Amino acid sequence: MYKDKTITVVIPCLNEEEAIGKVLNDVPDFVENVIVVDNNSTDRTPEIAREKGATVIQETIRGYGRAYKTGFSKATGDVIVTLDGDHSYPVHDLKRLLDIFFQYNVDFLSCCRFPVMDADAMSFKHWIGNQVLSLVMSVLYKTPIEDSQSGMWVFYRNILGKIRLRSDGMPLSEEIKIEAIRNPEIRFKEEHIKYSARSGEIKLRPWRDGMRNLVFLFRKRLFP
Ligand SMILES: Nc1nc2c(ncn2[C@@H]2O[C@H](COP(=O)(O)OP(=O)(O)O)[C@@H](O)[C@H]2O)c(=O)[nH]1
Ligand SMILES: [Mg+2]
Repeated sequence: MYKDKTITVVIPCLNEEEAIGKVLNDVPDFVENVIVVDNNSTDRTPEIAREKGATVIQETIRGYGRAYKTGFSKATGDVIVTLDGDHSYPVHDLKRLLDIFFQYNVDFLSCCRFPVMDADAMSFKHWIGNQVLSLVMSVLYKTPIEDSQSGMWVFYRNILGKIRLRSDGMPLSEEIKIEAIRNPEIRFKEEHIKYSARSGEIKLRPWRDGMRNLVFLFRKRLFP
């Protein structure tokens, strides 16, 4: 419980045995429950997550977006916090982020990874891809957004009843922000965080996922 609100952390994980333990160690004590959504990892991700006290859900259909939608359906907290299982997002900084979330009285806080302080956290190629996607999203949806691809969000669970999430894949990270930005009932804000180098192997395939995310932005704009 934090400021009278219960908090659920949801983490999609695919073969993150190197990092998931570190992530779960950093989750502050005021968080009620942590849901790890696994997609049949072939390593020890689910065992480690369980040992560290997380609730592990097995989703049989692959995909980042699908994992999140399943995790959200099991979340019970007033506030949901998301992040990767690769120890790149600062879950230890959650108290500050929640303070900003409550202070600004927003419904959706998206954590912006830019400017990237740690030179190892993001390759130049990834940086360019992120900048292009954020610029395209800003223009298409007429709202300045610095980090359209960030995977760390803080939001009231009740907004899930006001938005529609269709993507089962990586585009979910931009889709949830678009849905929040476009909904007049949802107050949206971005806040800077410190992003770090991930542990373990990256699951994102830069060219394929970058192109898919770009096409998704246009498709959702044309056929909302
Ligand atoms: N359950 C599940 N998790 C996934 C899948 N693909 C990626 N993830 C997780 O989603 C998070 C983001 O993936 P990551 O490789 O870090 O991509 P990036 O942060 O966008 O570079 C990580 O915690 C991954 O383990 C998937 O198909 N299923
Ligand atoms: Mg990551």
